[in-house]
Amino acid sequence: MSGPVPQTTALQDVYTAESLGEQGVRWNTLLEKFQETYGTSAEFVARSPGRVNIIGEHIDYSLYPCLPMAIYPDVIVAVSSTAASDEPASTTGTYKLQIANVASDRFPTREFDVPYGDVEIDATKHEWTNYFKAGLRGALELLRKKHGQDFKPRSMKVLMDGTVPAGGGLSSSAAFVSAAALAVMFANGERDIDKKALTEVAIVSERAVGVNSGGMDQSASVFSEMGSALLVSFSPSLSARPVFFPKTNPELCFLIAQSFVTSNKQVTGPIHYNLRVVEVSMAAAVLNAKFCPGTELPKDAGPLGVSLRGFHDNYFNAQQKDGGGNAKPLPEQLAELIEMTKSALDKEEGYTVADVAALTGTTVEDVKARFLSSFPVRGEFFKLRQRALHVFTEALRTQQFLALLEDTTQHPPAAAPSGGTDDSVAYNQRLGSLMNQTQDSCRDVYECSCPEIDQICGIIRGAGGYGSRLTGAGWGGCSVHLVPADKVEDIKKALVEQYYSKRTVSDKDMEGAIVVSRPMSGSAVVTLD
Ligand code: NG1
Ligand code: MG
Repeated sequence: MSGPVPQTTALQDVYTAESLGEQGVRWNTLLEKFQETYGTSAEFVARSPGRVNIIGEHIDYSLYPCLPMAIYPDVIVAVSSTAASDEPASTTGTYKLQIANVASDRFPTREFDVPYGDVEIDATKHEWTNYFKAGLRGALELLRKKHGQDFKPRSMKVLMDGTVPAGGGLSSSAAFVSAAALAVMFANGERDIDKKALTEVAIVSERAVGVNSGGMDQSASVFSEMGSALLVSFSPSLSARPVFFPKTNPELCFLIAQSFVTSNKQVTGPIHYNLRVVEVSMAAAVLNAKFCPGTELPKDAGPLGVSLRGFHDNYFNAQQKDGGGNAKPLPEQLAELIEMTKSALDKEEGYTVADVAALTGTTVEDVKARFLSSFPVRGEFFKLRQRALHVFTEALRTQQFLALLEDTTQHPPAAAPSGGTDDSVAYNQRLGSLMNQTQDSCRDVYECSCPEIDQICGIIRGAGGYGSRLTGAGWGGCSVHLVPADKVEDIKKALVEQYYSKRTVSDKDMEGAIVVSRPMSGSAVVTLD
């Protein structure tokens, strides 16, 4: 489903009919504020949505497919641009970036004179405009590849409005970086902006802000299409395709609930997210040394240059060459890897750097250089067994979930026009049960949940939900729930009574606490005239 990012003049191409009224007001405010702030009108708006991950958690950076969907909250960026050569600043070898946010109380207005060379980003500072600069830097790399190294970007006036809560697990960062990169490309005259190229730029750009991330969020933000979830695959290269939910009775919907426990990767990355990336990469190296002796773990698109998927393919390709015949189906391969991991990585308490060096036949210095030098990480014991087991079981659950959605022999009776049938409920429960298993694995094996999320999952299951789990990186943030549409109101009530009313949550925050979203469309440029 690659191809160019859609370009339109009509908001109805971007939002569902029932949200058009509300969005129209929001977009008008953005454009009026733009005029007020800069004394000129905006030329276009670039938009990228947040996402929720339905299943396949913490496996994107191990290069296994995951199943997110774009949601209703998004980032919109209004832009006008001028050729820097029309400005006095052009003599100084810089162009201007003026950037403001509708929420200027929290995100102060900034102005930068950016040198024509590289865009400087201080990732040690928690500064909101870094995300725009990350998108700018990525987009410029693409523009330079196309137009040559002395390409001179245009000066930009930018006003942004975001409705994806920051640090809330719905990927505000990827929405912002993708919208920024898209805005820069469009402002500089690009029209057929390839979705895959934009996604790849957004992935690499976000790493410039200091996070070792996978590529799920940016893919979901850019590629999604209204009405379908998105299967994102990373191996052998990035690709995405729509996945549809069959009609069930009761009808299914997704409820997203904020925990209001903020987990900021810039702050906790070294002991949470980045550490997990290190652990799964080390696990790949150790498993490869054990099961594919004498072979190198192949270099791939994993954040540290290797991945569990790399080991996986290395192992099964060798088996096939040795007369193993046709490739086994992916679920069978994963089941085998789970057993291999259980027997080979038996240290529950974790592995030290010295253990990893011994097991991979190298030195402590080498292990440090390979795994611990590119991003800040803190840890002494690396839980390779647990992390690899989560990844392989989660990759398997994702395949099972996909099979339930796409294998029509597993579908509930299509003709169940009214009244829930047992079959439909049982089907919905099977989907939900896989999500519940994911939550158990995230809590106990990958250790990326938190008590508040566990509590929310319990409340929603008790109020009639089918499946509940954290979504995104975890350690706080958001949770996603597969629920019958006719129970949404009861579930909301239970959440308010048993969770939100027991915490101090501002009225403003409460507005975004619970989102019921259908799968929404991905990035787009809306031109104005
Ligand atoms: P969040 O923290 O929700 O944006 C992160 C990663 C994803 C993926 C999930 C876990 C970034 C930008 N995103 O999501 O790539 O690894 O955690 O599945 O780091
Ligand atoms: Mg993020």
